[in-house]
Amino acid sequence: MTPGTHLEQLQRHAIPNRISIERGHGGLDKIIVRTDQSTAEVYPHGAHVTGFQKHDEPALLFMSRSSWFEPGHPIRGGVPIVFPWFGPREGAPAHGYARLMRWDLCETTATPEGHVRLRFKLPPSTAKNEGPEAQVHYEVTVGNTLTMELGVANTDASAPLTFESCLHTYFAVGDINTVSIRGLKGVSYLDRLDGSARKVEVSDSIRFNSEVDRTYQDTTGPVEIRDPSLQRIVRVEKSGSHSTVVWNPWVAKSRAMPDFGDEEYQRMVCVESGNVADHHLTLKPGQSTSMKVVLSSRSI
Ligand code: TA6
Repeated sequence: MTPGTHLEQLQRHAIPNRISIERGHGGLDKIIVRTDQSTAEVYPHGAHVTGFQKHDEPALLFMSRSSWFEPGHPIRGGVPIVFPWFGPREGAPAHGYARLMRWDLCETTATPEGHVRLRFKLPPSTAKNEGPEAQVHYEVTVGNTLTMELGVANTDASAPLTFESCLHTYFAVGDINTVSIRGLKGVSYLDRLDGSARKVEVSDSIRFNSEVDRTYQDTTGPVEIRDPSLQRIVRVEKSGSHSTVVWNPWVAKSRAMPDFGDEEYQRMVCVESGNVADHHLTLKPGQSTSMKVVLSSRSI
């Protein structure tokens, strides 16, 4: 199907003064959302939220200036959807295939409260070896906050569906050296930089002076990113998620990523909500589950 017809299909979902469709980076289709309090951008490529900004604040999400915007590559920044596995996998794309596929935009709604809601559906997996049939929906609601909800249903007649999922959110910060993260004290985590050794978070507020790559487990509470440089606190609330991943690539890994600027680690931190590792999920035929993340911010 030629991209033009994709664009024409998307245009059907435009809403005057709320939703417009245009060609984005790399010629990929881009959905632009405007509300009275904020703006947002979503690419059907990966159903990838690449931007969210309240009118009176700096952008909430980080986007790499070196990101690829092309089929077969994930967008670097914003909110990559990790499904159906987290992390590397031999002979398969890291973090699963969902962020590499073009999702179908099923519905757009301008709510009476002034919010805008987009609903996407992951097309059935093209590769036969992707395992049991699943239906995956993703709903993005834009207003004074950004809400994202990932729903997974096992539509296979007989096989169980086992998967990991994560909203791999990149937050924009003014200066990583002054940022701190609160809400994880006492939570056990897998330290990916130490052979996934199990450790316990001892500090009230996590600071950054080198690469950090931790998968916190058994944690369902809110996490806050305190950013004195941008004079704001970003709050990550979630439901249906038992894992929180905290990541900053720091210098060496930044230089090793071709789609990430060498110095960009200073302006971002990932706080990712999902169900990974011990918290992978298994759905029986007919069962479904959903995970919701609400991002908000306040001045300090
Ligand atoms: O969520 C942290 C992490 O798993 C890191 O280990 C790093 O690999 C990051 O994700 C980025 O992964 P990506 O496949 O998007 O380059």
